Amino acid sequence: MKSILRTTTLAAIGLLLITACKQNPKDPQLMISKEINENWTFSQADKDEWLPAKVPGTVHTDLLDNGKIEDPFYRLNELDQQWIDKVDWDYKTTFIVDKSFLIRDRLVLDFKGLDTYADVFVNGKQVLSADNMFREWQVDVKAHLKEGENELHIHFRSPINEGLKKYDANSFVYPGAGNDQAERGQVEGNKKVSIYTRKAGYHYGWDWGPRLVTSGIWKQVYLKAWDDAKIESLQIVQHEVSDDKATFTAVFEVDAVKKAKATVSISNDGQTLASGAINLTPGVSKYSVNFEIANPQLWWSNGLGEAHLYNLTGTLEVRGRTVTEDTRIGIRTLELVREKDDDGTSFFFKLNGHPVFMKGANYIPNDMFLPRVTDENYRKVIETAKISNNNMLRVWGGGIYENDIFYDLCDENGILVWQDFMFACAMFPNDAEFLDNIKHEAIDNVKRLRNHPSIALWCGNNEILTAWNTWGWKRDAEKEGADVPEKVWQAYVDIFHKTLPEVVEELDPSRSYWGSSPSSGLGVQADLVNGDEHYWGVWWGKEPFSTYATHLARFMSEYGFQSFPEIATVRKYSEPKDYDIYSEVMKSHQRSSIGNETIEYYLLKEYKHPKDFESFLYVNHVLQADGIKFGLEGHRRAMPYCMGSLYWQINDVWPVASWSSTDYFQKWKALQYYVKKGFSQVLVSPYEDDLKLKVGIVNDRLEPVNAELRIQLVDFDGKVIWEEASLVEIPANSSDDYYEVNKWEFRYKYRREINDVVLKTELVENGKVISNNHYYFLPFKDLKIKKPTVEHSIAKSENGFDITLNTDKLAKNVYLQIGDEEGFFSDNYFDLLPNDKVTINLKTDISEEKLNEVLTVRTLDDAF
Ligand code: BMA
Repeated sequence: MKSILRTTTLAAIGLLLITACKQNPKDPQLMISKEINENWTFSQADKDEWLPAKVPGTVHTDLLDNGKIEDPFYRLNELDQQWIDKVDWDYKTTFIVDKSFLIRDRLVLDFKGLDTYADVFVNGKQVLSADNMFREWQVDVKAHLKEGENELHIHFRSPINEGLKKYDANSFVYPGAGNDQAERGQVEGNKKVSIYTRKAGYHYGWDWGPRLVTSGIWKQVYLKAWDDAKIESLQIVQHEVSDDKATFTAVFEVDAVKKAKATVSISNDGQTLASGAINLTPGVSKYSVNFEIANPQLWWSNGLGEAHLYNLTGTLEVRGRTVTEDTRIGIRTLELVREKDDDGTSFFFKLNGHPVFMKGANYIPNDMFLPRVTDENYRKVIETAKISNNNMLRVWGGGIYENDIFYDLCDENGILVWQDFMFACAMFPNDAEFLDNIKHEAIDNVKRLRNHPSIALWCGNNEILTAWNTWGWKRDAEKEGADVPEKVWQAYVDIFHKTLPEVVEELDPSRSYWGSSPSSGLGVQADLVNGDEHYWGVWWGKEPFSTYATHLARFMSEYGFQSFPEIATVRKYSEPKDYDIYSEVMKSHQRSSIGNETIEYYLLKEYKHPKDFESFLYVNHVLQADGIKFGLEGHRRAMPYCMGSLYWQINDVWPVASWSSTDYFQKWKALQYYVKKGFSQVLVSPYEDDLKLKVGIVNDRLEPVNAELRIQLVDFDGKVIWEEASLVEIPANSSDDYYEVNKWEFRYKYRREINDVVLKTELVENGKVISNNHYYFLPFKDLKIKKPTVEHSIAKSENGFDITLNTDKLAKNVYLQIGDEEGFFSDNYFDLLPNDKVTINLKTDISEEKLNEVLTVRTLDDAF
């Protein structure tokens, strides 16, 4: 690590260098804390049937753990569990408080998250009434605690009943909320009450999720005791960055009990960078210290360099005792560039001075039941993004502001985050109380997340502006009364043009605020030349996959196509009698109104009908991957006009047919392997453009690439019919075509039939293939596929096995499976040509004997 300049520049007016009057009390900590996570029990309100509960947890998972309900994801169980959200629930525990806590100036309960309408009682006295799962709640309980045993009791009011009260009290129905599955939820009058409650939208159902409206203590609860003062928040504001140094201000927000002389300091890995004396005044105040880091190492997004982080600690010292706050920063400049150009207005991110094309996905929560998402689950999803060459994830607005670990992992792995505020596909109310609640939610989350270098953008909402303008919502509002559209729009303006951007401007001014995704500016409807775009012409519009490459906006923030999960996952939620995509169970694990028919519609354009259910799933995977490939590559080829490609969606909340590239159990579908290839730093991309066949190359590296471009026309027996190789110099950060030919030229010059040939393209750098890609002239059903014989051999490797495969004829979409065993293949669903031996790594703990027993190798031809 490079050396760090020590500075003692004091910024805040009124900072005085003092010699603190030091005490030497026994406990050197200003604050002590303990988690209250033991002895919890829960009961349906008024039933007095207390059962053990987990905290953090949810009512549903506690009922499940106690054997009171069946697995809600299994078959149709969800339908029998709709009563849970219509009754109230009580949670209680006792905890011991000793003198060391009671003697402190302040004693608070710190709730990191309560879902959602929660009345909190300490020893029988109500201390809090919470109504927003996205907020943190701190309450002073000093007056209510006693030495020894104390009781904490939380009463959760039904989110449906609370919603109904507000719904019924309003004189009109807000348009939207189409994903709120009120009918499935058996809500009286099918009333869509979700918009009235600040709770994850997807809990009420979505077009990839069940309806399971949770309640519970979904995050940690702490008892904290402190003397004199505590650090409310520590903000690191970056100023100038040069090769020699980066300059910052550390802003300490301090809550002080009384007047006192104190010191604030900031250190990096134990080395003090700056410190200053302050005079504390009672209440919450800000105190700043300037500091520098010499020879800064920059933070880069995945693919461009190291995501270097600095560990910082802010310390507040009062009377010889301290309280600290740890944070981590990455030194980088990041800008959303919106400049007028010949086409419209740019929309791209500039990282450390370089325009960077954003490659990634939309991200939803990892489970219906949030507290059961493990750190390991988070690691896996971010690792998937990283190894799939993503540099951005969009945390979509119908889920949650993610847990800290999500952003920590993004920081560490160079994954930028497009962060939506939690509003999606609905119009929301704007009474004063609701707006104030939203404001506090925004404050809590902006403060919590602003030091993360991964956060790239704050975005107001998902698709609300578009829906208002183009989905007929205005008309729906008019039907509710002549003055309703104006009221509803005013609510939109209050939330997305005032409340949220004002919080960002005040607490995190260095980041851009984008009103709605998609849009072309604040309140400006999305178009293709000025902003970001959600393109659903493929899927909803039944347009061909090739349209992905021609329907281009400045930033493609959503597009997607569905597949079922693979059979091993389907087995976990169904029985063999359900194995038909139109069975009740399969239809229930499919929440898009046009889902299974649409999959089938696209599938039959490319393929014959698969011979059985399992083969259908396999072909569906390949279909999804081949389809999205047009987007991944087409968007990148259109750089710099288009500067981002985020497909919908990387993960799932339950086992379901959805647009995801990894399923609920985090298994890679074919799409995830295609994403990895389609987003590789340097990409060779053969494609059709009118009658032309072209070979494009995209280079995301910040330096030029010198490589050999090899193009071959190969028949399915592996015979090379024609080939050409050329040396190419590909400029840094560029996209261009490097080969072009009339499509029919092959036909006349080299080959009469094109149903048994493939165009094979490779880019070779220093003897190594850095990208390869195949192009077929016809859909699979029109290809003359001959049954291949694929041979494989297995060798033990450090983490499992290496499986080497070869074939005598084209083996289309080779699919390796290991039954219900756990393992990860380094590649799958790939095409194998004769003479192209390939070695795949299988990461697994199973024995070689087991592997030989369960390994199956399929090719696409045997799906029919
Ligand atoms: C987009 C998203 C989600 C939805 C998805 C699939 O519009 O924003 O609301 O789940 O499409 O329909």
